[in-house]
Amino acid sequence: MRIDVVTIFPDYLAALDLSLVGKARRAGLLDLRVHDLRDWTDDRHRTVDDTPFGGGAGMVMRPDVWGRALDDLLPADGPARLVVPSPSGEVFTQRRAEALATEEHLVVACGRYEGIDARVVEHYRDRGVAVDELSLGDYVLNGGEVAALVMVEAVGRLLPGVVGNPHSLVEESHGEAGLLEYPVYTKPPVWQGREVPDVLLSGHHARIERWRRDEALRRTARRRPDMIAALGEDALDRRDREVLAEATGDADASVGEASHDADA
Ligand code: JB8
Repeated sequence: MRIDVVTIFPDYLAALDLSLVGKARRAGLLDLRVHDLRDWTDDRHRTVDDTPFGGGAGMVMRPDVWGRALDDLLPADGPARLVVPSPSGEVFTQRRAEALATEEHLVVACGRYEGIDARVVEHYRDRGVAVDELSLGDYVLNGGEVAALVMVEAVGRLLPGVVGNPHSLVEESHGEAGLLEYPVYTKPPVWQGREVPDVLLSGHHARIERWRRDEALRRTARRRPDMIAALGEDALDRRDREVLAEATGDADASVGEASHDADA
């Protein structure tokens, strides 16, 4: 996969030389190129912004500069998608990361100040480019660079051959189960007087699986009730419903449904 990131702060993306994404680049699995937007300016001061029409606070990034950059990086009829981090975008989720990981070429346009002149996104959409305006969540950053870092890492680790053990990809949080991950433990078995839950030392695989699912359900109900509400009708067996009823104090939640209980 190829990813071009355009920014006025290329050094912000230096972290992508490190760790798993850096390894993927060195292995040739990810062709990641970071560009300085100011390379496409044409004045002595390398100006990328100007005052907003209609007035108001701050500055807006000029469409002419962005247009020259994106014309160079988006092939006229190629398979590239344009990703624009924006606090006004759709939410970037694991599902969005999975979808982007199937693309051949992404161009990520990092805005600063009050954002990029709105005509830029319109223009490339009209030209037939698929454009995703994406937000990490309900908070505001100073620019798109940190969001680009997050997106490149989330996408990069899904590329075939990047994560050492593919099993760790299917078992993780925000995977197909629609639940948060269960708590994990390692040695020593007692630390600060706290013991690892007995069941995890029992060697009883089915009981361990059931305990982990119970913990995942309790944790999700407490921290992310929105994820419980979004579960499909068949996502929960009878035991799941009992655990949730207990966790939420809902006496009615445990009725109905068959079992994929460990001991059933
Ligand atoms: C200017 O919060 B964010 C974000 C904030 C921004 C820009 C892009 C993204 C551009 N401020 O994800």
